[in-house]
Amino acid sequence: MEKLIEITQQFPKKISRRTLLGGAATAAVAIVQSAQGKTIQKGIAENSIEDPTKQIGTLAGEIGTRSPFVKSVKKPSDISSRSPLQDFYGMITPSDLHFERHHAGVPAIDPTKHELLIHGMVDKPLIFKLADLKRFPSVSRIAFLECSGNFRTGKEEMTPQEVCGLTSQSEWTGVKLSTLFREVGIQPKATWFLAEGGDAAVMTRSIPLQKGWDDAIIAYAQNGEAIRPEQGYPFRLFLPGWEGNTSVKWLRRLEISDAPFYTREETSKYTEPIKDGKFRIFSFDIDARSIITFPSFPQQVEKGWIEIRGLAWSGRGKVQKVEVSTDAGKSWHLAQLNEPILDKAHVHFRYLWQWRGEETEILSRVTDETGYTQPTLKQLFEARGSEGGYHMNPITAWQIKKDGKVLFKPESFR
Ligand SMILES: Nc1nc2c(c(=O)[nH]1)N[C@H]1C(S)=C(S)[C@@H](COP(=O)(O)O)O[C@H]1N2
Ligand SMILES: [Mo]
Repeated sequence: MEKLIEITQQFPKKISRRTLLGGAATAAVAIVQSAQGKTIQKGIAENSIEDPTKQIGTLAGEIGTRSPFVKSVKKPSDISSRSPLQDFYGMITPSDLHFERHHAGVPAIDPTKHELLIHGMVDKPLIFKLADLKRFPSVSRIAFLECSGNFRTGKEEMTPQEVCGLTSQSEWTGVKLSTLFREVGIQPKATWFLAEGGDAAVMTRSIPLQKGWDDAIIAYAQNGEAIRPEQGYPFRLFLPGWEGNTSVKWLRRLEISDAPFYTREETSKYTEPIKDGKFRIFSFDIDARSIITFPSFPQQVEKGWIEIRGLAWSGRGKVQKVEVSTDAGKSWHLAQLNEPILDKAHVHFRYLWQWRGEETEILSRVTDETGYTQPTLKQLFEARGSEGGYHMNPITAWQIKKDGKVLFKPESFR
């Protein structure tokens, strides 16, 4: 009650005593409710129809909540849940909307018990706990993480989240793997390492040693807070620009070696068909990709000026340019890129377009700093000799119908 009086005293003098009492009563209800997150949200929604200047709002709480008017959620299936790309502003994915992909669920790990062992071709095998990792110099980096199986098609009623919601972007904080490599002393003949997770899948991947020296991070934080259980608490391997599967979560072991291990994840899975019945293995880089997130299904547009918006990224470096077509791929125009344009990071692009009510298709294509341009689905099928598979990054089209309805174009062959 003490806090409440403090706040009511800040009201302008002209408010009558009666209004003050009414306000105090409503706020008091809010305090009682504040113990349960959901009730409090309902309270805010109800209060908002009244004049918010005439009653005290909900008091400060322990943890922030999203506005009850915002309905942004992940789209879960049994094995993954997808980020709502169409809802994103700026470049960071809120941690609770980061996509999830786990092969055997999210383990409940006590950080005081969890250990990371680094052994194999090293001078001094060592075990690190979370507290040990935090004693080393820390680094932070904003970069995307994308699952190489991030492609869905098949019907017109699909949102960006459904088409390619297995990509998200965070600021990752942790210790450089190269720092730990120096600590254990990598032997000169070593060329690969195995990364193993401490989940029920005990997921393992072989990684070329060079990536460990280049830019690999053992990440224990995400967007300024401890990494979430879904993302690998207490820490994960994070390999910028590489297929999500290699960023092993709940990391518990790194074995340094002079050859790859050919684990299940790199033989029976995570390989793609190329022509003549051959498959490519160890396809680590995420190829450049873009997608228009506005307008997209299930939105409806009106005639006039529309700012087309979307996301573009490349696992090989910076986005160099994004082009947008509003006439089904006949002509292309440069889109604006929103700063900052970071290495191996999602970039927001936008393009102002005047829609006059004609039926058309809108598309985007990205070129990265290596000169690589996002291919069409047809080009991908020609190169791979088969439909689907991993590392599908085709140009994506949205159909604009005469009435302004926006639909996904499943066969964006252009
Ligand atoms: N230990 C472990 N690490 C894992 C996985 C897993 O199932 N177990 N899934 C991988 C896959 S396939 C992807 S795409 C990314 C997903 O990371 P996220 O759930 O943080 O988005 O984690 C990878 N690391
Ligand atoms: Mo994945």
